[in-house]
Amino acid sequence: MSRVVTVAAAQVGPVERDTPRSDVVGRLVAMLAEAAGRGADVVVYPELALTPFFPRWWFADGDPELAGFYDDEVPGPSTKVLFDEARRSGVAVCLGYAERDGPHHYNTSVLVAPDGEVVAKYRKVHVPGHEQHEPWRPFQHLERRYFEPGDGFRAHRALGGVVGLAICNDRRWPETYRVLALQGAEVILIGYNTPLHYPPDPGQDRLASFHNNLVMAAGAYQNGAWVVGVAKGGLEGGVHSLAETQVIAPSGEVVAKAVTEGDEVVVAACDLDLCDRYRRTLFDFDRYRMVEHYSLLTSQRGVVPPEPQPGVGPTRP
Ligand code: ING
Repeated sequence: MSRVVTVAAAQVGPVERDTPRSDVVGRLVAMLAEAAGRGADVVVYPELALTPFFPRWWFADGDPELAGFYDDEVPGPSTKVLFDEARRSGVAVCLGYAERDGPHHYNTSVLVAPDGEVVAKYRKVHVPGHEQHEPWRPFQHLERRYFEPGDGFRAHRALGGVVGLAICNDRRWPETYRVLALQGAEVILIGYNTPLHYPPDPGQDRLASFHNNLVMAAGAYQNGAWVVGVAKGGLEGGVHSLAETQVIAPSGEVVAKAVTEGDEVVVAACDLDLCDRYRRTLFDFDRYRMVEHYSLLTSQRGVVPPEPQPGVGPTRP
């Protein structure tokens, strides 16, 4: 019997600084209702889905507006309407939000079962950007000021298979997919906020769409897993962010993709048994992954060959 999970990738359009949280949740509920109507087992929302991508702005420590972006618990008071609808519809929810845990702050994603049980909670490991205000930038990327990194990637039994969570910049690092796949993850759910302009190297701007698909398709194919990338897209807070929400099969093929930059539900039937077509052949880790023959420990940089000494010819291999 095939294990098909119907996934709804719920792309969210711009959330402005003055958008009431209740309005945002209302939009998420509407997308959940649409997804349920289209047979979804799970609805996946983007990174920081409840708020604008506030790391684009500088806030002084203790600024009440900054504090207001964080939630102490999800499911919780500000998301009750959403999880009530999820319970009514019998749909699981994957939601990205800014988490406050006492004195700590994380960029977090949770997977919540229809009955409201938190099945998985993940705190973003690869926290990009910078820690101090950098006025040269047209907009900030202060995630490293506003969030601490999480403590790793874990796969969870859920949705009739094995599920992994990751967030935005994590998708650019091959380790993300491999660490989850080594734990058996068959579907990896990733929300993102990706500005189309990258101030440290504007030459990359023209490749934003290409790089977005490249990293997720490679991660899917090289690890025999489904990858679901869900955007907060469009012109938000004056910054144009990539949309292009997409569902990618273990083959690396895009099976469903958003065609707008706004709120849009993209649905795909993900047959988890397709993972074995790759995990039991090309990417049979136990048989073909030659860890004992890799000269470097996976967690360390390699020893860079010494600079050639002047006057000393290249050593013959
Ligand atoms: N955003 C971006 C991402 O990794 C970024 C950071 C932007 C990287 C543009 C490269 C280019 O998609 C988050 N939130 O990680």
